[in-house]
Amino acid sequence: MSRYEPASIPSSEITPESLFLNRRAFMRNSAALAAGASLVSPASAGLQPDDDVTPEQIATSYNNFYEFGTDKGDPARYAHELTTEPWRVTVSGEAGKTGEFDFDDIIKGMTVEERIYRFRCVEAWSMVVPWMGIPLKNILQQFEPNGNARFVEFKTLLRPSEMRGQRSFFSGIEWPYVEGLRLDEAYHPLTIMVTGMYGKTLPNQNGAPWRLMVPWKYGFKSIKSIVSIRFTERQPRNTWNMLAPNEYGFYANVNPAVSHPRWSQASERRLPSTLFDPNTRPTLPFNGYADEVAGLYAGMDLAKYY
Ligand SMILES: Nc1nc2c(c(=O)[nH]1)N[C@H]1C(S)=C(S)[C@@H](COP(=O)(O)O)O[C@H]1N2
Ligand SMILES: [Mo]
Repeated sequence: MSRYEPASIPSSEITPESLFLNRRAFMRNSAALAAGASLVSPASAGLQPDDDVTPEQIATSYNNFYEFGTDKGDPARYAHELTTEPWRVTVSGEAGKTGEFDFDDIIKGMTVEERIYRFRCVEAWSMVVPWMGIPLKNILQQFEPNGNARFVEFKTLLRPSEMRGQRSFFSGIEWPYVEGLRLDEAYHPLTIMVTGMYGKTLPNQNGAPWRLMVPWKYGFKSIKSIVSIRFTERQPRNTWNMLAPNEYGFYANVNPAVSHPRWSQASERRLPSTLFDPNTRPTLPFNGYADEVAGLYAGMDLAKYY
């Protein structure tokens, strides 16, 4: 078996590590550990022969999470200042079951799956990460969205006392960070809510206790540390579009043909990438998931909807 195949991270390697998590994380990750049973089918669809899994050390220390600072090392340095328990989530808008819920109650009993996805930032770096998560559709449907719900909006926690980036004006971001998806994008089987990575509980710097993952979109769509889910009739706003409307759209589907004003999107540096070995490769339309998702955008001028 080639080391490139997803089975190169077999459940047998992932599960034992999970089993030694402390009791608290164990309770929180009960779903993930039931995953000892349910981590049966690492979904690897769309992986390319040279999609080596990125070392965990890199994926957990080279981050964008402006709530903790704008330097790539800031989230790993400061995200431990965030308390993620208890974690309350507000559900509102066009749905039958709205209100405030405990995160653990929302995911209780749900099956966590391992998904190895390419992950591509607008800044033109990319990684391959073994995420652990729950299909977003399964999470959203328990709130019984009604016929008016066409989009879903997510918000990150606003807690300047524990998120030092929110105490600084440097980023120019209007907190809290917000993102959104069309409901059919949210229901797509590739779209997951991530609760872990590399077989462990999700580290704070990667968006604990849960963050979105939409593998065919640029990284900024994958909003971290979510505390609000709102079903809407109209397209929600999203942070990067508000900050620089000419640079970031709502859809943000990975598109090598449309360049960002500062970064060509034609190629990407696969981490680890160095000056001497940039490890560059062409970027694929929809980040390589075109076969799976192109149907979502039939009839849309994709360049326009960047
Ligand atoms: N709340 C919040 N979510 C966020 C961001 C952020 O600054 N704040 N950055 C986004 C960007 S630009 C990227 S590339 C990814 C990075 O995810 P990673 O650090 O797990 O690789 O998180 C996204 N989610
Ligand atoms: Mo990004």
